[in-house]
Amino acid sequence: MPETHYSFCRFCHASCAIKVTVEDGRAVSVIGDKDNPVYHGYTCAKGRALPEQHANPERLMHSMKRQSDGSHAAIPVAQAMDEIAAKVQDILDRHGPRSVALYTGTFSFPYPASTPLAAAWLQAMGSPMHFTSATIDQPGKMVAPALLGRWEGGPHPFDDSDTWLLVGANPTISKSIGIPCTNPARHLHQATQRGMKLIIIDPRRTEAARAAHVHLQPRPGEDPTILAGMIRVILDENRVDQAFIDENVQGMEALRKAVAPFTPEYVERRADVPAHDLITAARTFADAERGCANVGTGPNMAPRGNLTEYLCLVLATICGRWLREGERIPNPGVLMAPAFARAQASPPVPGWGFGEKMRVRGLSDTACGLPTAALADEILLPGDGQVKALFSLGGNPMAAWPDQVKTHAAMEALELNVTVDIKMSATAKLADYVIAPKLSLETEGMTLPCESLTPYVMGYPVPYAQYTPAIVEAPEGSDLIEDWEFFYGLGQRMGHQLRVAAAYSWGPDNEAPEITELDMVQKPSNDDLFDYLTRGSRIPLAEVKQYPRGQIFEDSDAVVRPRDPSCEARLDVANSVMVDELAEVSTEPLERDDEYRFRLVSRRLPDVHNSAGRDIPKLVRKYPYNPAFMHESDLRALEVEPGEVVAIHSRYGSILGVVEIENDIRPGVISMPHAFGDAPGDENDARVRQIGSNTGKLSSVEQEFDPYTGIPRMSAIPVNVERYPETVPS
Ligand SMILES: Nc1nc2c(c(=O)[nH]1)N[C@H]1C(S)=C(S)[C@@H](COP(=O)(O)OP(=O)(O)OC[C@H]3O[C@@H](n4cnc5c(=O)[nH]c(N)nc54)[C@H](O)[C@@H]3O)O[C@H]1N2
Ligand SMILES: Nc1nc2c(c(=O)[nH]1)N[C@H]1C(S)=C(S)[C@@H](COP(=O)(O)OP(=O)(O)OC[C@H]3O[C@@H](n4cnc5c(=O)[nH]c(N)nc54)[C@H](O)[C@@H]3O)O[C@H]1N2
Ligand code: SF4
Ligand SMILES: [Mo]
Repeated sequence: MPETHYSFCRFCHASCAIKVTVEDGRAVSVIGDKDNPVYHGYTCAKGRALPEQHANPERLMHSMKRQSDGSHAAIPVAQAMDEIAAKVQDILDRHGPRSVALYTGTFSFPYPASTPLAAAWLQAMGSPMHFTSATIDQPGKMVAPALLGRWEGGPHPFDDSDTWLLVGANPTISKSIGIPCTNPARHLHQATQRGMKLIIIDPRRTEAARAAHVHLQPRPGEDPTILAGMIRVILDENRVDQAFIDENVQGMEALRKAVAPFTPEYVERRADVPAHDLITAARTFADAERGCANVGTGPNMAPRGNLTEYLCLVLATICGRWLREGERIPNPGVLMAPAFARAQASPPVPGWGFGEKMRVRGLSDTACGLPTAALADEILLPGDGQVKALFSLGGNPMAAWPDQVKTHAAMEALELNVTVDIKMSATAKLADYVIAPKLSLETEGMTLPCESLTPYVMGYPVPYAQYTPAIVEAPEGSDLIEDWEFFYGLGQRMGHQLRVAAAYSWGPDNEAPEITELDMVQKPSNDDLFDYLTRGSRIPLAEVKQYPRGQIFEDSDAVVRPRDPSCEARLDVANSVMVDELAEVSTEPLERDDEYRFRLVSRRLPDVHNSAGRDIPKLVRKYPYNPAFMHESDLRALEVEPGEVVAIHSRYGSILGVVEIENDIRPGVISMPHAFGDAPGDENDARVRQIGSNTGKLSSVEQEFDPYTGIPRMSAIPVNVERYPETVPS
């Protein structure tokens, strides 16, 4: 008899509530839970493919060990842990704690205990080397608020705003950035119905741009220019919130000077957007009552991502787009500690330059964590502190890190390369050990990770939470563990005491999170760990568990509290480093198009999640590869037809791409998804129609990188394109 279970999807960060039909212990179908109060039944193709993902013949059912001939063979996971623990101990003894590094990627996120336990293990060994995908994603998102200072009351929410600015983000597809993740298309539709004026800055007419009041479709990489131009218009025309500025802001005069060169005419010449559209965008944003500005991955990966993020915060600040005393806090936290927001600024703090120093390019720890773009060099560069062992958790360096050729060399140079992955990813194929984990429906889950994104307008717009028990058992005959159990197992074998901290909240008044010492003899359960992680939460986890289909836990008292009379902090709209960068922008020569005629920009495909999902036939029926989407006028000029192969050359590398017409893209721009292809080499190039190619090869971590976070130019990359003369097998 089929049974129905309620759960939530963990294929992406959005955590949609689902209804799973289980037959003979296997998930056979997944649909959205129509009665859910925030998702209203929404799912995407990936969520509906969870049964296929769980039963995928490509899925690892056993951990794997690399053999001397480079092939992999199954190994019992307990034995793998014994061997790995001994090898790590040996590396530690010879090279010290800094030689062991951890990289946590996309799929460490949906499993609440994964990163805390992996980080606890690293910490117990005394290694500071924890890297995450955040510094090759949107590092400016954490760096910019450090430089500006945080408004403790939080930003205006999307759902009652009358304008919204999205800069290089496409939330209707990505379910991320700028619009709440609970079916962003629905939030957008409702907003435009009630008259929201949406402003989009994107070289592609995105799905979101179709609903826009103004769409600026610029030359990629010119966002600082455009935003400085908008700020100049708003200041010149005195459309600012002067009362807010007088009380809470510093640096106005320096800001005025810094944006002075960015006249609408200069912006038009440089970014190639009509001056009158720029002015309309500025006036639309400033004249609205409520609304915010958000930046996505595109501009964060283009040059000066910190500056773009910073200028968006400046725009919101001079227009006073922050919640004030007495206003309702849309999400005061559920599984996190309650947010005691006040109507005041927290002072700026350093964005970089503290903590562990990298041995290359003068990089250090940042507000966004250690710079992942430095990790390949940390592995390759001999000397004291060289990284000898890398543990990747739910990440895929070979697919996702910039500078793929260097990444490949680093993977091969490691003494010990371990990855926790559900499949033989491009990284797993080079790893010494691949630990095979349980998949989402086989484990308990809670929406704490999604909730933690709330301050970035990516999480929940209301105090919502869901807990799910495991819905199915791991497949019969498999030898799978949870990601966290692997790190716990290593800790046990190496004699370490692991500790986890409760999830914190954003309120400045909150006490330090409670630390729990784990029982290192009697292994805790997922539920134990979830309890430790939610200590101090506004709603006890036990109460959330009583609503297996998810619940909104309103708090009518959650309003922004008055400013503390002793508070003197102000938001700084003229951080000196940002002002200097802006001066550089205004004086540098315009990038010319004669050597590299095209700009390659990043984008996402709806049916795959970075490099995940590409092994599920149902999800790659349309595109098993990553097409190079271009405007048809460009195809005509290059004399190539859709479906033909082109060679794409940047200053640092070359890839092949299968072209596809998309007239929503600005001519002169190639829009191409990342994390496709496999290791560099002719054999994999010849499979471009089967596996696509890796745009990471077009970036160099040593050139054109952000001097603080190390992220190199991964979007708006100058490239040349030519028809590929050789035949590529279909
Ligand atoms: N050129 C270019 N590079 C980029 C980007 C870009 O736009 N352009 N985007 C960047 C961004 S935003 C990010 S976040 C990074 C992503 O960087 P990564 O996180 O390193 O890369 P992913 O491809 O997301 O890797 C996810 C891995 O997790 C595995 N996996 C899937 N499900 C599970 C699971 O349930 N458990 C475990 N343990 N593993 C699982 C997948 O098989 C895959 O190998 O890439 C960045 N790189
Ligand atoms: N379906 C699906 N969903 C995903 C993912 C996925 O792979 N597939 N990945 C997840 C991850 S890891 C992340 S971080 C989020 C990212 O979420 P988003 O940032 O919303 O991701 P994209 O859809 O790539 O949107 C980036 C936009 O930036 C534009 N762009 C590129 N370069 C520039 C530039 O220089 N200036 C401007 N103004 N725009 C530019 C692109 O045209 C594109 O529309 O999505 C997440 N969600
Ligand atoms: S949007 Fe994300 S969470 Fe929702 S069904 Fe799709 S993959 Fe799952
Ligand atoms: Mo990301």
